Amino acid sequence: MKLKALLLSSLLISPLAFAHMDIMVHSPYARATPPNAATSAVFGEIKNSSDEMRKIVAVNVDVAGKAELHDVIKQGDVMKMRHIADFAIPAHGSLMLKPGGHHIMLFDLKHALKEGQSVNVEVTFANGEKYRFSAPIKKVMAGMKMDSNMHMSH
Ligand SMILES: [Cu+2]
Repeated sequence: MKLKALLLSSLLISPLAFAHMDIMVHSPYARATPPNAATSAVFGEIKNSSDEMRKIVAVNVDVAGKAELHDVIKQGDVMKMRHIADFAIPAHGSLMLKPGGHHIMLFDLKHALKEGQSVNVEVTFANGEKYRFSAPIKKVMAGMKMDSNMHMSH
């Protein structure tokens, strides 16, 4: 059984990505959406156990027509999210993706994100390497009032 799973995953993951286990994503999750919502986001902690700072420069998510790297800045009293060119993960450090901070933004959702399902994320590093992970869909509770402000910036 284990061998079969390994064979399957090697079909899904390129050999290049397979060789780079210095990147790990801890507790990833995607925000559940109501029906007909067009946007959502993916969060989690990206850990880099290598000696070099790593940069994520692009992201693809299977359920989204478009995915972007976003962070959140404060403009006056308003929190605004914006598209940024890369996510830097320090050597022997991590980058936390969380509501109100860095996140992977999903646009043009192909269907509603339902709790209990998951989305597949592929990130591309500055050196061309790719890393894939699966993010379970979860309901993100409360405190998301600023979300409506943030979404206005799009
Ligand atoms: Cu965003």
